[in-house]
Amino acid sequence: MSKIYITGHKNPDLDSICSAYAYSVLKNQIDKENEYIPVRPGHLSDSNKAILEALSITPPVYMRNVYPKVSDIMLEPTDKLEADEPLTALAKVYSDENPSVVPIYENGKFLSLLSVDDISGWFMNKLAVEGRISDVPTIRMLLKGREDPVQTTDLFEDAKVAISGFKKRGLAVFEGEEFKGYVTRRCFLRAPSYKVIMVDHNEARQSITGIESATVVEIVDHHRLDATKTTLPIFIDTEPLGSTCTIVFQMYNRNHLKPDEYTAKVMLTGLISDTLILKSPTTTQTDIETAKSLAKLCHVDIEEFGREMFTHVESLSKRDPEKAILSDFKKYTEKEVQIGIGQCEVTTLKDVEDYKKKYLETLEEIREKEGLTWAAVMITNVLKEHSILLTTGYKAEKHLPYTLVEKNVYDMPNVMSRKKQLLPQMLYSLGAMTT
Ligand SMILES: [Mn+2]
Repeated sequence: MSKIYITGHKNPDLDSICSAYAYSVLKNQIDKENEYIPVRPGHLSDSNKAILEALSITPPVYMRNVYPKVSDIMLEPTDKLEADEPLTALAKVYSDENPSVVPIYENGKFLSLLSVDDISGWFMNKLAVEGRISDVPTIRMLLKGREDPVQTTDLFEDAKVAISGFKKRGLAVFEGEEFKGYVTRRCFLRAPSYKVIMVDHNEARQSITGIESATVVEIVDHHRLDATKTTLPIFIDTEPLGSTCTIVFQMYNRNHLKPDEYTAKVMLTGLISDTLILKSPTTTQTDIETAKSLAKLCHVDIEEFGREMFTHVESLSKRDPEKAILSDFKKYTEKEVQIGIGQCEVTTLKDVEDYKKKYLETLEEIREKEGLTWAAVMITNVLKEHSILLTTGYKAEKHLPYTLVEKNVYDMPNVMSRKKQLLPQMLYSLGAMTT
């Protein structure tokens, strides 16, 4: 059974988290040959953490990267040979398995690795000095000093360098203080590759660290396609729907399966979050129908569920402006102009006055740090289909079709979507500026 990791994009949002989980449940049902493990490649924002907590949803475990590690190639010890046993005890292990190294214990605790070189070295030395071997030595007599062990979490490439630097044929592997096994030179002949399914994204640069060394086996997504390269043909399902969770639910349908109550709730969370309670212009009829089916399965009212969910979104006046803006910040390049747009979801715009100044200052700092020409953040009231735009100020701004409230602040009634509404307008105003 091989392990296949399902991951959303970095800076995971709820659709990423929820679709990875829901898809793993489905895959584990329809494919018993493999084990599907949902993971998240980054940390959740405080708001998303609060939403999941309130809904009693456990997010997938954090996974730092998908680079191969020592634990993936480690050999587990089979025989427990004690240092004070005579060499004859070792002879049997050698005739059976012919290992290049054997772990040696002292009172049940790992002591050192013994290699074939240690054994032949001892005999040769004895013969050279004394001309004969009088009696059978104990294992201890043959042991050389212990090399520094490697850790289970060490990267394959690092451990490969380490082992080639030692004269020994093998290195002990520890997990913290505990002896776990050992690696020999042969373990490093070929790097293992993690199998990964990308959900809610398809671009390598948005993916989990180390994706370039992994084998992507599937992609399930609803974004523009700039897909990662693969060596083999793979299954890809991208559809222009409001959320990846919606696509996953279509897959349940195609397989004539029904998600359980918990999984239905998880999918509804991703769907409601990405479509801003089905109000975002990215919402399709399929999303609406899917939401209805899921709501039925987990016995909730969509509108109530959505409102309740978004009440856990912290007010921007309480959040750290930099974290809030960067938690969902996307960069684009158009006509060599680099722009960046953040989006923050809120449930009221009445308090914008309280934090506007701080956010405008932080936005300017971010613009400078990221080397952007123009930066903006849209603050979206998900309950009212209304956004406010804060920008760093750029000459293209005069072409934006929004009402200027004061310097660098625009009112955007009925605007909710960055990718479908704001971004095209910003790109258009850049174009208008140069012509
Ligand atoms: Mn999504």
